[in-house]
Amino acid sequence: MIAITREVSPALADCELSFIGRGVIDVARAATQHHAYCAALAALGCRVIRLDAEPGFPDSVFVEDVAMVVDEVAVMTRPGALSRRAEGLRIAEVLSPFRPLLHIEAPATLDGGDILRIGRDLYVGRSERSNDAGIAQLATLLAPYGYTIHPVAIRDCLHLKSAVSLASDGTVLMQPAWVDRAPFAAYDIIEVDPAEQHAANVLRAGQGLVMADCFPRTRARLEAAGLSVVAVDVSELQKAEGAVTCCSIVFDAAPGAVAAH
Ligand code: CIR
Repeated sequence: MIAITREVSPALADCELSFIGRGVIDVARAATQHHAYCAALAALGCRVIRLDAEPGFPDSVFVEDVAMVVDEVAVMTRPGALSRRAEGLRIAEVLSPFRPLLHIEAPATLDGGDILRIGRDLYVGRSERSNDAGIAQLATLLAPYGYTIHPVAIRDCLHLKSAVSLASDGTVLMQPAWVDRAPFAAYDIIEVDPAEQHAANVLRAGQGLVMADCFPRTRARLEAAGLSVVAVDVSELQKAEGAVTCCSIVFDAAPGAVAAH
């Protein structure tokens, strides 16, 4: 597995915020937390590619939003936030040796955080960042490879994967306040603990599941289901409305293998 990451921008405090208020972000601490996150991915067997920080792009640590990788190709998205539009240029350079690149074009917008891949099914959140044209373009680009796109309504959160993410083959972790269960009826659903409303974002990497360490009750639910969880402190990144999936693009270096996150 490859994990593309990028160091925390020194401008992180100027990040976009949509559903949470602006607090004081300790950028040095965010960088330290990000290093530990990268170490966790490496310990789970990923080859971690660490790109230099981008001072001009406050949110550029959240690499997930600018590209999504399937077995056959990578799709460069067109992020919904204007300040994030050019973040993908460097990521495209890094991805190009691994996959042919396809591109979402204006007026479409699409954030990778809105795309939940489960095998050949791609669930895509209709959010403030991802519009119907973006979802339609993704469907057109990936249909030749046998992927089916399922648009999903979300509410009160930034991205689809704020509300639901893949916990294991056949099981999703969900915040039911932010997304309906119906589109995920084919899967087992573990709900976040009601006291941990932001806990639904977990990252599959290797044999493990990475999650933020501030959600012990939801972690207990995952472990009770037999899942192995690695908890990391990402408190400063959470103040930038980030979570664990958004800080990496994880994919199989060998096309044809089944990968999902
Ligand atoms: C933004 O609003 O774009 C960033 N501050 C946070 C992006 C988080 N991305 C993600 O969860 N996929």
